[in-house]
Amino acid sequence: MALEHFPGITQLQFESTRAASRDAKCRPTFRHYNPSELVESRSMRDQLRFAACYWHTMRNGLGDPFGGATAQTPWDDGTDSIANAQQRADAFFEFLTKCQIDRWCFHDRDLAPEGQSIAHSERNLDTIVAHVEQLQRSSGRRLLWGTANLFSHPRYMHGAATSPCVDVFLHATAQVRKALEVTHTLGGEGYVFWGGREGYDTLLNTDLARERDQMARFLHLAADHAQSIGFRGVLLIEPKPHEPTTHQYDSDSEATLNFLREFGLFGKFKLNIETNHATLAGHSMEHELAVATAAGALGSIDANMGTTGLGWDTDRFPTDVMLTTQIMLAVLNMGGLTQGGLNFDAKRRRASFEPIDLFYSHAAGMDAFAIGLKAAARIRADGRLHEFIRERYASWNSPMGEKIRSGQFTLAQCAHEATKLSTLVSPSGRQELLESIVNEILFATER
Ligand code: XLS
Ligand code: NI
Ligand code: NI
Repeated sequence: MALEHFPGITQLQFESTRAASRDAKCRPTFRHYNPSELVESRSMRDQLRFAACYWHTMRNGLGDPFGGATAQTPWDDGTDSIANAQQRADAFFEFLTKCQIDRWCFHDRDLAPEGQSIAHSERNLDTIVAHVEQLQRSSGRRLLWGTANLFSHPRYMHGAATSPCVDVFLHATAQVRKALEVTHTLGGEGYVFWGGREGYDTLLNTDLARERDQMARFLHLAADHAQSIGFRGVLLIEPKPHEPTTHQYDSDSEATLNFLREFGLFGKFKLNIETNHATLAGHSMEHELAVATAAGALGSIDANMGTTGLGWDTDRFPTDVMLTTQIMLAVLNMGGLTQGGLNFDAKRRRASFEPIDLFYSHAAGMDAFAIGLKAAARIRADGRLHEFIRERYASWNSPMGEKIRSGQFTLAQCAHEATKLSTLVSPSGRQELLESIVNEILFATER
């Protein structure tokens, strides 16, 4: 029997609150997430496709700009040795299994230490990937997506693909080539590009047009390579407006879709939308999801949330049930997640430093999404919101509306039609009614 890294914690199960004893109420368990329960004819497990991320779960000591690490990690000796990296992976897969999380995500440098040369780094990664392949097999866990860390090493201080130094661009291609290949080896369902430093700190030293061209070239090269190695997973771009940059080129869904279209990349990439990035951009998550789904480009979700009033990517666990309801409504309305998933790109607060807090925090997020999924399904079954939107645009289905939509009228013809109108019908938007319907459904007392 392999060493247990989370002794005393047994696999989390769904237990309803009513049945639970007082003791059981303090154990990490699921109160709402019931993996096998069907919602809209699919199990919650299939609808939610949860993933945990390696970086926050295993590599984040919970330090902040004002103080160091607090997280207790008894499985980690703090060294950059291969043996330590393997043991960390063991602990992670034990965590995934005990927390009933089926999928995971990683950056190349989370898994294995950077070496003295590209070849050395690649050897390190290969060693850990071979180990992780076995862990995946024995635990039945799957890789949601992989990525390359192109932002931590000092060489990337000016960006990676958008660096003013061509050598840095080359280095980044080597890292992405390898990260794509190991993602493929591990059966990854996707591969993410988050351009951490692909933006500028100041325009005083920046040729913005050139940098955007470089980024597009880089993405074309990566997409071509993915295809050449037979990688069938989805390629994803994760928008974020800033932090660490002053401005990041793929700042939000609209900007990213525009970028993809401008450079002939649309259709090759989808979007990985993160809540805290949406709010940093001054949008709601709902907005970002609506924009992505309208373009048929929602690929996956980084599930977290920010802290109201704090202008950082605080990556809190998503426990706000109104947020999870809005997310799941967007997801169900687009036909559900078939690829992609809900990746907890989230970290515990610095004071939640015990290993058991990893379970409490993920379970809190999973339960919030279970509540959101069920509420979204009720909103859809209720039908009032859907019906209201349908009605609101009904005039466009009239013969006149059809003619305009299909381009049969010129502007002058439209203007002429306007002169014939006697009354103009424009009904109320009823926003407050609709908001109260959502509350009514969300917080309905049990019937
Ligand atoms: C950082 C990003 C990052 C990506 C993966 O803000 O969210 O964690 O998800 O590189
Ligand atoms: Ni993210
Ligand atoms: Ni983020």
